[in-house]
Amino acid sequence: MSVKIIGSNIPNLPWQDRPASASLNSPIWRYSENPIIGRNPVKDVARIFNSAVLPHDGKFIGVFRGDGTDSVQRLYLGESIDGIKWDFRPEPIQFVDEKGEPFQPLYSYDPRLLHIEGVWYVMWCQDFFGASIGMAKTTDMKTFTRLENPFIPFNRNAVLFPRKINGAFKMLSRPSDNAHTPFGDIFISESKDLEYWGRHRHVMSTKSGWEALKIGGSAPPIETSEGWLCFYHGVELTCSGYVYAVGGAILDIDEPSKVLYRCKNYLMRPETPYEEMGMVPNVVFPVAALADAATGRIAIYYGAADSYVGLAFTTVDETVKFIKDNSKLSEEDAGIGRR
Ligand code: BMA
Repeated sequence: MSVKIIGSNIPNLPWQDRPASASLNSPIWRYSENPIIGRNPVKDVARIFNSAVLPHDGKFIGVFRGDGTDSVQRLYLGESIDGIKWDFRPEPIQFVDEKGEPFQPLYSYDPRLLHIEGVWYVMWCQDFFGASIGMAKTTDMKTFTRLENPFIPFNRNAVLFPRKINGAFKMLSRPSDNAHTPFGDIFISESKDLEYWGRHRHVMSTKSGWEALKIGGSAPPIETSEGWLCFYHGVELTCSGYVYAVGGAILDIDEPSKVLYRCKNYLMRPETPYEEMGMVPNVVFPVAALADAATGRIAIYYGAADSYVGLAFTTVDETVKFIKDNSKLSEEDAGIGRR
């Protein structure tokens, strides 16, 4: 089997070969030097986690969630030569509105970062009289202009697709509540101009076990010859609280509301001390998956225990095979009866 990644080459993608000790139950393995970002990485920032990165000019850039020592969540820019050691700007990103006036969100968390047709887009969770989706664009990584609110509250986990599909931007999102949402399915919406969103469709609902409570989009989908490869997160409620795992699905290239394969097993779940212990124990929360078209290698950046950033690896062949071999679609996944 040889699945093709349809995208750019990233010759300096962070990488380690799969070690002999890697789990038999997963196509993903962790970087041996995890976590790559530890506590107190910036003055007044206690923890950086759930953060988004992209290759840029032979190096890497990222938008990082930094939870301050005042407990406010803000977004910080970071740069890296190797995608592993990061230098952060000391001040949070300063957003402006479309007139260029300062327009700072009250709080910001869980950013995603995309580069589409020469423009970077950041989307994150912010306050709009309740948790909702924030969006901004930049062409120079200096001026970040906020866009209209795509949705009314409550909504989280917005993930744009990395290119327009049939002439329209597509975005996954997860309608929510204003707290630690004990429910949630993934939906998709489209827009021609990033201002007016519509044609909302259901993508996936919760299932049982590790994804029984809620699911949400995580890393931006990767275009492959088999469809859009999606790493999403699934949550189970246990006696000691929520447990966040990584799931995998493949969506139709032209109609991504259609689920082609969905893995019944999780791809990754908290197993290491830095994932099981921290501010919020038992969380792995991916927000970026960089894919090298030349080699099929994928590097996943994930938040660990709401305290650290971890790095994990897989190949497109291994993950697509694992998802297909373990796929179990319900009638709802297949879009029967409801759109
Ligand atoms: C979710 C989000 C994530 C966080 C997770 C676990 O609701 O807020 O930022 O990692 O909870 O606390």
